Amino acid sequence: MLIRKRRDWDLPDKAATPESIFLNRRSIVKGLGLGVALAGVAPVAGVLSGARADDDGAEADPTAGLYPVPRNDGIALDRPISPEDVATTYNNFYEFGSHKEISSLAQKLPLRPWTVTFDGLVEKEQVVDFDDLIRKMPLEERLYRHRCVERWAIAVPYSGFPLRALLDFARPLGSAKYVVMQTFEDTGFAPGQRQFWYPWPYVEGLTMAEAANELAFIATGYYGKPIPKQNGAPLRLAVPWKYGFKHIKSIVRFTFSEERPVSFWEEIASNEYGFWANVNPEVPHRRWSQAEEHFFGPDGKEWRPTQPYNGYGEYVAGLYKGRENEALFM
Ligand SMILES: Nc1nc2c(c(=O)[nH]1)N[C@H]1C(S)=C(S)[C@@H](COP(=O)(O)O)O[C@H]1N2
Ligand SMILES: [Mo]
Repeated sequence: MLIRKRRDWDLPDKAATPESIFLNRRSIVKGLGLGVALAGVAPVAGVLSGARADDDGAEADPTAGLYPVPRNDGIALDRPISPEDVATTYNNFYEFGSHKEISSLAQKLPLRPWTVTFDGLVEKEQVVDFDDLIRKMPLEERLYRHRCVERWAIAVPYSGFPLRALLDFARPLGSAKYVVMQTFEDTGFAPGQRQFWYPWPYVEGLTMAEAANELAFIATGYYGKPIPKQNGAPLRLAVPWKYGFKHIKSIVRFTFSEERPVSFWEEIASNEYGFWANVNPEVPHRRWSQAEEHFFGPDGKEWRPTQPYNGYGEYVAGLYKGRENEALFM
């Protein structure tokens, strides 16, 4: 894996794990039958096949008129907002490359039509057009911190809706314990997905209690406009008490499951990227300390202390009572 422009604050790339290990892990996981959750979220044929890549990214967005949306001031931000040009050009989106400068490549992501599937343990399976779905949701803006496991951090205005509103729409059965989310899969426009040693598609999951927490948010907008492709258009997850890799982008499927899914990074390196991934300054990554973070502020980069649960403990610490023996902070 290459880091094209290695800056002084960049850390060794996650993908330093040898390719052979990726492959072995995947086959071991499958062999044990633990790949069930992944197999259960294979893409629906035709979801994206009719879509057309638009290189200039200028297709009319039928949701543009929904923004700006009212701000929810109930959730405080302890710092200024990061510059929009940083938040939209310094990204992680491995479908478009394993480096930070994917914003122009990501413009090839076709956004219409975009359907979202709700399946697994639900009252009734549904395939919904994104433009209809968003109009059923209570839209608001929230200012959230975002902390990547690699140590860089931003503070951004997301527009969107609480994940809880989407749960109400999806009507999961009482037997559902997890919500599993999946990104699109198409090697035609996503060159990173030709790197076959990664366990595509990108999958992430939350417990139902985490998903119902008031902080769990689906972002459809960024800086008062529809969210850019490189940031996960047309809908991505925002769970600000967890490391950035949980924030799955460009979601096409929500599957409700009794089984805990094995997420993309967990499958690659389960000793470095766990299921819970709650931010904690005191639990180092295997290859670096998490005590500090590198915040992209209005005056440039600045080091700040990392906060437990990224500063959101009052909302979420209670979710983890009784799980003290699990690896909650990796
Ligand atoms: N599908 C998908 N979602 C993803 C990723 C990815 O590579 N693919 N990277 C994650 C990581 S590691 C981070 S830090 C955030 C970055 O979000 P941003 O580029 O909007 O800041 O997206 C997350 N969501
Ligand atoms: Mo990240």
